[in-house]
Amino acid sequence: MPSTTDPQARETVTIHDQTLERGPGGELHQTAGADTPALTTSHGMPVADDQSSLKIGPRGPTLLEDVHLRDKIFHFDHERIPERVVHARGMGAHGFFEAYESLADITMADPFQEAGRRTEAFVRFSTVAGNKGSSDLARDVRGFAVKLYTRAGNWDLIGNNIPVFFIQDAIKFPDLIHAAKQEPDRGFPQAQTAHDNFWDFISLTPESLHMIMWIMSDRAIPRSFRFMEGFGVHTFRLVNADGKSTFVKFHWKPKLGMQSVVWNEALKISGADPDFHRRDLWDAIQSGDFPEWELGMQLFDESFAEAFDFDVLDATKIIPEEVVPVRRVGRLVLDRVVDNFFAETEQVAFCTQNIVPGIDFTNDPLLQGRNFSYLDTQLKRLGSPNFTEIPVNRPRCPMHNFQQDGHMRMAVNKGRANYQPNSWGEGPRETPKAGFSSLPVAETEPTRLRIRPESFADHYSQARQFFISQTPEEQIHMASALTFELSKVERADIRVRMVAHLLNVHEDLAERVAKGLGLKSIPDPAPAAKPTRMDLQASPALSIILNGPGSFKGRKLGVLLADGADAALFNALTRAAGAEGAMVEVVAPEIGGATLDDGTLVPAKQKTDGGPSVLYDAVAVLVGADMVKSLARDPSVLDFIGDAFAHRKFLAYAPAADGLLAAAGVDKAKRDDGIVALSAAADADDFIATCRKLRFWPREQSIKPV
Ligand code: HDE
Repeated sequence: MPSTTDPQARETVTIHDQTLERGPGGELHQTAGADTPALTTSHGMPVADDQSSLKIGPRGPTLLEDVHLRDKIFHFDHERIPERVVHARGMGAHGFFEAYESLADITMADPFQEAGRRTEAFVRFSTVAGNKGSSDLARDVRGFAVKLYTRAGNWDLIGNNIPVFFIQDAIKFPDLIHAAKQEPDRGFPQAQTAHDNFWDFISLTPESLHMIMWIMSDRAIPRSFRFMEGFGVHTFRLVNADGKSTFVKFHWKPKLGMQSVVWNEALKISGADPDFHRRDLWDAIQSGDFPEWELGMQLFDESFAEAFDFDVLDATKIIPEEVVPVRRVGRLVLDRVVDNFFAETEQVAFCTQNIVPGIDFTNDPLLQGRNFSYLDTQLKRLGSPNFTEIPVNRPRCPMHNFQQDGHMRMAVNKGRANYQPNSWGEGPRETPKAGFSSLPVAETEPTRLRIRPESFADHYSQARQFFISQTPEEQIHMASALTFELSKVERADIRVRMVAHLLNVHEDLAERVAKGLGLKSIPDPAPAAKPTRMDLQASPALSIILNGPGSFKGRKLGVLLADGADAALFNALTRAAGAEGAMVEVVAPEIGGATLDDGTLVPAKQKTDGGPSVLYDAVAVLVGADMVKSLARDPSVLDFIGDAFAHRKFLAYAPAADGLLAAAGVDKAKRDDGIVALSAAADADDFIATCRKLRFWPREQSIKPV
């Protein structure tokens, strides 16, 4: 050992492939070399020793004089900023938007001026209710916030994966969010709405019933961000160069189609991989499989708005795609992960008021309130009005104004004039033609009122329409979700109140939920603000199952592999999956991998107890016959197979795994058409083709909803 009083005394040690220096206390030092920069304090002073603080003697008190220690801990102490009050948990990525056609006849907005024009983009997906560290698979709305760095400024289209909202007026937002988040006295439950306060508020807020249908559907448990739709929710305006306005509702359509998980799977994914959605987006982009969405627009005019059954300013209503078709006008591609999560994903500041010439607001009272909230919240979160200068927020087009100073100002304004008009010939000037000017809109009712319009009063017709637009399997999922959530509600009167509302939506749904809750009698329907519910036609566009991928591309096959597995089958499966554009992940009893019957060692990505089948879209079980006995004693292996079956997944198996399936409860009698025996390598292609369907839904009829 070197001397204990000479701080510079170090000896060289090699640990496998790393050569380091060891100091007197056994601590390891890494010294800067030709390829590695020198470590410095935040003020740039090079640091000689980053392993020990400055003391009086080797075991004495630490000195306040240690500027490096103080600099390091001071910065660390201030690393956290307030998390977003909603949508705290999220994942961002960079990309671009590309227009398919010129929409110059409809809007002046820069991204739509010519076919092929590309606009840089940053997107952040999120959950709403959970805190920053909560699970990705919470039953929740997903945020879908898009920042387009246009040549006329940043346009933030901050949407959700659900086209309607819980409330109609911004003044109710704090109540909604208070009720949804953890209860204030106890600080739980986290990231879920299955508790009294949420359902109490909902049962007293009938305008939320349409949204409730959506969040109790599979939309609230998406398979990944890549498989979900996005919506601007509000009606906006597009304005062309002649000042003509067209109403628009924005849609994002995933190129991969839609896909969700089942609830029991969501619960288990939350334990197995709380970062499931983050990881999925990261892995897809890093592997070059760039996720894509098409931007769709529903365009309509004043006369349509007047004739439509519902008020287009009411954010609890949709316009069915079958009534106003969605015109696909361009594509959004995410092709680059962030370099630094905090600097980009955390510090990105979306503001609904960020629009560009060619786009304008409507009087939707939710949107009007949002236009205050987003700017205000960034100041709290990021601490200074200069948040617009953070790289991820900075416009890519030139930006000039006379704003100045404030905390953390980055821009160094030049010149004498910091106001205008001025006589110095300095500084930016107005651009009357190209600049943004609000569309002159004549208000029809100029009386100042604090009131909810009567045209917002129908709370149930579209809720029913959503329910009848789902496939029978999806309807089962909705009834189960409502039963699950309401079963967590302690007060019986709240449960009854909810059933009373559901009776106004659909009797069948209400009865299923009442039965699931064990209600002894069906209550009277809740008194409706608008007594006559319209029996609207089903809208097939609202179902996920009817709009599924049609391909296994972008999805993942989990192969449970053990020693002695048939190499020909394994190779055929990986080839067939690769040809389809799908990923294959190997799960084996040991992370070192499994040796196939031809002697090849295949490394594993997951060990069986770390890679449950809930992480995969479909699974295959390839094991050597000699392994069956020991694997049948491993609960994680039995769960892998049993869960895949229970979650209606397609499952392929090699003949040698027959006994293992039986041990997992999938005996011969239970093997439906979704369970495929791979008797020859040629069967692999058929199996992958079968997986194009989302799940083997007929199994839904034979086993209990999950
Ligand atoms: Fe938000 N919302 N919101 N919201 N919202 C925020 O802004 C708010 C609403 C949405 O990834 C906050 O920067 C009010 C509808 C997304 O950074 C805050 C009302 C829709 C995100 C806020 C709504 C959304 C937010 C919190 C009712 C779908 C995440 C942090 C009037 C169209 C953006 C922040 C990101 C974030 C307020 C309703 C979507 C507090 C007052 C409707 C995707 O400003």
